[in-house]
Amino acid sequence: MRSSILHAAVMAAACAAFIAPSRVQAQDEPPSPPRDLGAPYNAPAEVRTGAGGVFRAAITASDGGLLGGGRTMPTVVYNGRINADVLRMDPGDSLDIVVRNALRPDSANYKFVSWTNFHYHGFNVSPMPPADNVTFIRIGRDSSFHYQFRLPQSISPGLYWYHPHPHGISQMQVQRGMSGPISVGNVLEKVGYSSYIPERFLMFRDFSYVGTNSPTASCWGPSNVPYPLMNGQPLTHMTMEAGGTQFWRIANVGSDRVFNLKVRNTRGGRMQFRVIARDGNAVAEQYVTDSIYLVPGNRWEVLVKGPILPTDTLELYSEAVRRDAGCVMPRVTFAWITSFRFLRSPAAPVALTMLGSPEQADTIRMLREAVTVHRDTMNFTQNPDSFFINKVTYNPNRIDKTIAIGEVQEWDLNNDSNDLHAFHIHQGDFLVVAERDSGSTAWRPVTRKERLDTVFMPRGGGVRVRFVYTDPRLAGLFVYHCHMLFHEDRGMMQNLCLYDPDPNKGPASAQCANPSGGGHGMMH
Ligand SMILES: [Cu+2]
Repeated sequence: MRSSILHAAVMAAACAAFIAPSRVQAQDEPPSPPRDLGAPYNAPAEVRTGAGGVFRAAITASDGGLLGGGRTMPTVVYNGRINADVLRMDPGDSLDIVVRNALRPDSANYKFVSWTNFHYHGFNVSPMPPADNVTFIRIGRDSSFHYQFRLPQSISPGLYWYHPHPHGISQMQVQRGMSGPISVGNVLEKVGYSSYIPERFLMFRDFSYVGTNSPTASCWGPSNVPYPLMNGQPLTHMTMEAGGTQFWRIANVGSDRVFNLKVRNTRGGRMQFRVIARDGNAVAEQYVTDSIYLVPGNRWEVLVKGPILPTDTLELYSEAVRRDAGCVMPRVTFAWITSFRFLRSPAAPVALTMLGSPEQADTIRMLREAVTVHRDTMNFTQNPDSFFINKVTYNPNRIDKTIAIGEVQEWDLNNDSNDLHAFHIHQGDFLVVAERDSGSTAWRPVTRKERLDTVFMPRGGGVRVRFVYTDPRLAGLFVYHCHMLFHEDRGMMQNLCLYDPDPNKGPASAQCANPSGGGHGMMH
């Protein structure tokens, strides 16, 4: 009932607010506020943990209707909404989630809906069915899969997200709407805030009028107008209490596009973001930035302070991001923010601390100080049709890398191409310990205050990461890949076998085999 009304309202708002010439600008010139500041902030609906710590959800993937001002494109969505539900759960919960594939092929959505599956991006849980598996589980049309697993008590509170991961067709499913946020526990409490702070989910996605099934190939050309959305809307009018604080939970839940988010006051000056968590990891120590760089998959959780003057207007926008020599993802305005003042006495100011998560600080210190590290190099390259890691495209039947629980890994991730890439690894997080600038051969050590699960790889440069899997329950087969899904679908992914060295657990090959007994991609 509520879903269809909400959905209709979202679509109507999306169409009404789309003003192409003023939203997407060729140059980086700041626009002045338009008369119509956009549709009201669109809070996602929520599914919450039930009695006894059991989180139950029924999630159906289906057609979501048409979206877009003037020109329209079909969407595919979860539970009827392109502004997908927040799954709000707690560490230690038992998850009981039924995902159903009710997608329908038609001439407009090509051939990308024949099967699907469901990935819990960022979760440190088992990669084997019936948990967070994307290689053995295929949910065919009119079928469903019952995911059952427990969130570890030790999982970091923070923002995660869900999306399908069907190799070869994942880009189109995600870009057309199938993705949404997962909130675990209370990350503000983890870094020292005890009072309530108003929360906003800001879910960014790319969405384009695609004639070719290839948004990146035509580089946002005339046949392929980009239509980026925040919470399913092209333009949003947000409000903040003058001098008040909000907790923004930001994610790039799209398929291919990079955003560089900033907030400016139209009177002058930039908003500072106080960083609480990234990629579902509380920071070891809070810090401040004025720029939020989001590759597909990244999450940032930040505290923002509203303008002091009730007359101020702020603009939330993404700067233009250069993709390669001939291609720029243009500047885009996502929201206008105006402030209000309560008639009653203003809310008690939030005491901003500089605390962080002691557990994350310990993990980061352990990774930095590790003496025995297992090194490897992953080279990301491409040609117009295929995308490679170490010169090969993805083969579901080949295990590319085998590592043991407890081994500290150090991987050099080299972007030997003239395009952007975004490294993502499943079931865990890594620490960036060094970077290599575009065109340079020298690694520059860096000190980071957080771990990530997805990282931007600069053109012609590289990123050196360290990570360790310590929980034997994570053993099994999973993947690492480029999270620009056009690249992943065309080969930029590999299989990783993580095995438990305990001799009672059997050989690695057995620990990473398909539990249904079939080959890869056989479980329905
Ligand atoms: Cu890539």
